Amino acid sequence: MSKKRALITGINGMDGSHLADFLLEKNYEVYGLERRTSVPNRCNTKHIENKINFITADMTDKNSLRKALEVSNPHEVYNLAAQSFVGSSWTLAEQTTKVNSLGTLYLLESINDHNKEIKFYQASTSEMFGKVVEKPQRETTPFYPRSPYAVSKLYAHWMTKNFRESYGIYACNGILFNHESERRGLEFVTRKITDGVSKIVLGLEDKISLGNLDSKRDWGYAPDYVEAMWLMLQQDRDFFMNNKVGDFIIATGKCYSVREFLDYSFKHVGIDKWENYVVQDPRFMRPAEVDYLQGDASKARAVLGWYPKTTLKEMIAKMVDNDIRINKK
Ligand code: NAP
Ligand code: G4F
Repeated sequence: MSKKRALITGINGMDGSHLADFLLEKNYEVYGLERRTSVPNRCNTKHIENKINFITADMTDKNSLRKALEVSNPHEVYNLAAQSFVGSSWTLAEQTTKVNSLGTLYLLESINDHNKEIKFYQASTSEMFGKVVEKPQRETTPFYPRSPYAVSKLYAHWMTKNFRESYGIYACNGILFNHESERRGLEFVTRKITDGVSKIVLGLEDKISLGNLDSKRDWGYAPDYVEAMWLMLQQDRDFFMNNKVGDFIIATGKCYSVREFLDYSFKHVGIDKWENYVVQDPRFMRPAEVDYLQGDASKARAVLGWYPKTTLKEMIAKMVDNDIRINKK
């Protein structure tokens, strides 16, 4: 039997690289869409570089997306590319919208033209719940986006739903809550903390500068979450379309503050009083904050059989140990 083909946008990002690992294990032929950069940016995919068919394209260039579909002729498309950093989305509002909103529209239109049988996964986000109106958040919870990033993702979310309802495309939104890993970008709070802790324990730095320590997140482990993306596209087409299964929340159901994340990270290296090493810096405060995210993934458990496998403390241990290894060099 010929291999299944998957096209992943954002292949070199955290999720893109974990999903590529996962699909290669499942014997997929993996095509990875990457944008042109002056210096190659394949840190996260270096270990599988020769197993991925890289395609240079850009989410803001519709013609390049159309060609990427022609080259890969995929059974499944995972749209993970995004300007994904909430903090920068106020200064880069237009670019965030072009990549996250219009980019998703271009991809959906290209799929509709190329082959309506393609199954499509959209990386939706818990950020869309923003100023939450219900705790925990479910698939039925109304949205209240609080950043240009969240607004841009809401557009893509509804466009995905609209292509499902208008054109009968198997298009599914995974509303994923925060998930992290050793491959997380250094500007996100979790990796900023684990990298900072590793530098403090190695004697390279003495402080971590952070913004709001009171916000709470439902943090999971990215390798667990990419399995959920795949599961969303493995349902029977008729069942998915006719039963109106819809979209899925992916979360741990547990909620911790940035302070608690600091506490666990410092305790992992034997430091009890993290307060001695953390300063608050107004530069890292946001114009509008998302205070509390906690997801209810019971639908994913019931329909997909998915549940998170890694605890927060286990994930923190992996991230801190990995950063100590990297920063020792
Ligand atoms: P990430 O590490 O920032 O990866 C995003 C990827 O998108 C990068 O590879 C980036 O390329 C690529 N990209 C950005 N602009 C592009 C453009 N114009 N054309 C083509 N590619 C472009 O993000 P992530 O954490 O893996 O997240 C994956 C997706 O899930 C994103 O859509 C994010 O918004 C969404 N999401 C993430 C979480 C989370 O907690 N991680 C939760 C919910 C939803 P470069 O490598 O060249 O920068
Ligand atoms: O790590 P963060 O930047 O992640 P945020 O904003 O929750 O967004 C991430 O998760 C979303 C899913 O909910 C994704 F859609 C999105 O793409 C991204 O992956 O910030 C987490 C919290 C915020 O409340 C922030 O204000 O940590 C707070 N924080 C406090 N000090 C900080 C800092 N965040 C960052 N990045 N840097 C700080 O110094």
